[in-house]
Amino acid sequence: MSAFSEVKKTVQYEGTTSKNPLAFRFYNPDEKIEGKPMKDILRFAAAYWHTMRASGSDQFGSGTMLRPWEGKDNVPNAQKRVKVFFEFLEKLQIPYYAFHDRDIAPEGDSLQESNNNLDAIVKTLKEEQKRTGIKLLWGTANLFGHPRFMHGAATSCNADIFAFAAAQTKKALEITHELGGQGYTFWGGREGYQCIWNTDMKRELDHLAKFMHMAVEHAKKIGFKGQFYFEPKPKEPTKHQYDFDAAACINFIRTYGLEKYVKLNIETNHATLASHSVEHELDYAGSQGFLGSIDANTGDTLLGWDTDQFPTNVYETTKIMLIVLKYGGFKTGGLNFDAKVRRESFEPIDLFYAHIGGMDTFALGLKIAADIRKSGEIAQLVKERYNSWDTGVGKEIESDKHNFTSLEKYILKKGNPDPNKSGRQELFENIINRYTFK
Ligand code: XUL
Ligand code: CO
Repeated sequence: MSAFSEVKKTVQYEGTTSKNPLAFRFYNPDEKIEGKPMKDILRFAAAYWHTMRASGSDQFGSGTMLRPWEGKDNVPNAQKRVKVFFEFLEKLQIPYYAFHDRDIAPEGDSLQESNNNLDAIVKTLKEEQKRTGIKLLWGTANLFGHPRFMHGAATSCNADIFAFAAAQTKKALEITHELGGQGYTFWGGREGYQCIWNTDMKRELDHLAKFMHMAVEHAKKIGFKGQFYFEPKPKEPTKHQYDFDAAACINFIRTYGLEKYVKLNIETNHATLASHSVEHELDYAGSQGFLGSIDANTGDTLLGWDTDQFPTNVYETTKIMLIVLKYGGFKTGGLNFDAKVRRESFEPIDLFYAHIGGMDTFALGLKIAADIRKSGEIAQLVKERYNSWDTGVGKEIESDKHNFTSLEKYILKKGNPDPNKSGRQELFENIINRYTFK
């Protein structure tokens, strides 16, 4: 019997008048936006760890989820679970997925046993990918869950743990390659610290860089051409995560000569934990040439931790899609729903409502963003705001025709500058509302 028998057929686009909770109102996969089918711009992915494995447990209580595909933590059941996942992806028309090694296959008593388990599951994943045409957006290794990683993985004080993490990543990279993965993500899990007294930060950062260069070298060796990503997060599980935000990651990447190989996977809830917004993180990464992929979710403004909720805020998705389009769209990346249903939403059908909501919120954000870009109204106002740089001294500075001395001469002659132009923030906000609420 199907795990989702309530969902009789593939979820379809029914348009804005539809009241069917199992239909899309905005996500119309083949509809062209800026000349490209929506599905190829948005590149939705589902996260194996949340969708299939999240149990609903928290610090105060055990799991709540009804998940007919759980049960025994063994290879045959893990293979069955893969089939359930692909039924889910197919019914939602989700073209990509992402996984950690330990979500898809049970960890064995030894690394060898874990690797053998992975091989068995990869076989099933490969068959399902072939049957459905669904692809792997990225793979990753879980280097944070097991007690051995209590001090970190690549930044552990224990060299044997570094070695274990290297071997585990080697395998995760190989299976990602075997599955045709378009990318490979490094989220720094426990790469950070709790206490400066017991920590040699410089040594830990050097080790992390060594680890990354080994990953790059191994990718070359096996012919993996997918994109590497760093996923910034400021805190959780450690107090100070080394990959705090986009700026900290880019600094690390450049300092250690990794800029040719690593881009960023920006997660909305991680951005807000860093006291930024996702649009700030995306624009910063994009402006520096590091925008790779997005973990699409959202946090709760009243809670200070990573709640990993599904996106429902159209303003936010509009801003995200404006920035993605501004930097030319995704190449290898996509919108991966690194999001989980609430503990109280314990039935399998809730996974459908959650993903449908997230997909529609992004599809609507994309449509609004494309409208805003098409009229050029906002772009024109921004251009006007900076027009002192298009002629005269501004143009001369931009073309390297000045220094401090020549500018001193210029401004002494000119006298006190006037404030030039109002920022017109409120007008900008009203215009955005005009495009959002029609
Ligand atoms: C953790 C997180 C991870 C990464 C992959 O907060 O976002 O699931 O996306 O390891
Ligand atoms: Co994530």
